[in-house]
Amino acid sequence: MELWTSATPNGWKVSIMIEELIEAGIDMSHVKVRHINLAKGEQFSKEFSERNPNQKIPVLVDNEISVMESCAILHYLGEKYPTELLPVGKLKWEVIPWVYWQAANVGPAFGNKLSYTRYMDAISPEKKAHPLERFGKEAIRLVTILNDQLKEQPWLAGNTFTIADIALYPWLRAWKWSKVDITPYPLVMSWIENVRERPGVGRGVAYGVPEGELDQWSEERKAEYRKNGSIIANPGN
Ligand SMILES: N[C@@H](CCC(=O)N[C@@H](CS)C(=O)NCC(=O)O)C(=O)O
Repeated sequence: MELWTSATPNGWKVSIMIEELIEAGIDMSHVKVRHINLAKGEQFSKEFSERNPNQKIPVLVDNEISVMESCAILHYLGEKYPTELLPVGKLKWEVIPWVYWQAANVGPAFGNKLSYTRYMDAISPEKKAHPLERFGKEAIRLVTILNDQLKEQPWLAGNTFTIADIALYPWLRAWKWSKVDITPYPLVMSWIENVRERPGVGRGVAYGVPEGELDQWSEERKAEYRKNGSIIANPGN
């Protein structure tokens, strides 16, 4: 099995999943990680596009099966290797809708907010004002939904840590980088801390990141992310 990925939020969802499966006692030593250089446009190569016509990481290649979309990969791995990360029966349907919620709402809102905040350097501040307001407001609305959800239970989809939490974490942990102020939401802040403390999560977000820079990137790394993000956000420039 191969994971084609990069050190980005959507990539980390899957590397966290692999490490959480290892924590759950599953042997994942057959998984090979292949780093895709997005700034160099490797996602547009013929080989990559054949595996993922949408030309974005991550992709999971499991012999003749290729799975695109990070949340579909979480679902695939959750079914292939049954653990509490994806419960079965009725409980599964408390988890799956939140995974879709992340994919359809949180990823796009936080991703766009991040992009206009950090990367869209070819766009004037006047033109950026509207998308920044729109995606910033939507990101906060989603944070309030999460905060309400956490009033009743410790994890996004119930009393157990699941693929719904895995899908959400890489975007939420980057709130400072996206400039989405979550500090008025203490339940969200403590959820981030609780997820962060999990050993599998710690190893998962380390894919493609030097040791010691997991939560506090060096200025060099921030500059590299800004540069790479801008190349991806401004193709052709
Ligand atoms: N909905 C997709 C989004 C994937 C995505 O946007 N991947 C980004 C990195 S986080 C990417 O490959 N960007 C390269 C590009 O846009 O050219 C998923 O969840 O897998």
